[in-house]
Amino acid sequence: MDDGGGGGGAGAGGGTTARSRARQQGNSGGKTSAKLMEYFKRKTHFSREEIESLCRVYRKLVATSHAHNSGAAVLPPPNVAVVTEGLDRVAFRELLHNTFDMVTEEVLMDRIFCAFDRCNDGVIRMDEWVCGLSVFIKGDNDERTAFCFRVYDLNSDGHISREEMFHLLRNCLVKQPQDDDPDEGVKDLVELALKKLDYDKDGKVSFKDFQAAVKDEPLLLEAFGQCLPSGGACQTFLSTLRS
Ligand SMILES: [Ca+2]
Ligand SMILES: [Ca+2]
Repeated sequence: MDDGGGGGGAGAGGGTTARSRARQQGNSGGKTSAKLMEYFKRKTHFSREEIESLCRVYRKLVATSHAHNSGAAVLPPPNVAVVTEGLDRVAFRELLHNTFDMVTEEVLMDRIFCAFDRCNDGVIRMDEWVCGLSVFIKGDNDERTAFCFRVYDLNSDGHISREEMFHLLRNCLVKQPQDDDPDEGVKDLVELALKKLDYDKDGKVSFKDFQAAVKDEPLLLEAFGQCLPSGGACQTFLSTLRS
């Protein structure tokens, strides 16, 4: 596991100018500028070569998804700014499926997308792409914990509530037709999860609770469903970047 100090990752704010530069760069499609490279080197765990390669992959993915979409009949209402650049949900979901071999259910897919889409405008920009992937495939323990928490906190209010756990766990379980009340089993699981995760016993899981619990039992990191790719999928992806 890579637990090199790095810090930052997708979590840190700041660097607004570099951020907007990253955005413009994403639009221009040119080679990654020195300033942008510096920004990504500082913010992520990637090497120079990996960053170059990730930016190329990004441009290709965006171009492909736009080629797909341009013929589509779905036009945004006239008062909504047309987003011309970025990776949309559909393209991102395909990537999770095909490249990272993740067969996660819809709710989690969507939340993973949101965890990448930091500025919450419905597309993943180049800076969100590179910083997001840094956590996703090379994140240290703190970054991964923060990422999974963000995914599980469905309404982003800073707590994983009973209702959110219920929703997440119900989607994980395969329903047996002979079950009288399948929700009963899920409720039991929620209580069990709370017992493990709710350190301060206030009936919900704060980030502090989650952090402490994962530190004691690393398996709890993905207690409510897979949000991170397997080590093997990460290695495969990284090796395609180098080729
Ligand atoms: Ca919540
Ligand atoms: Ca708590």
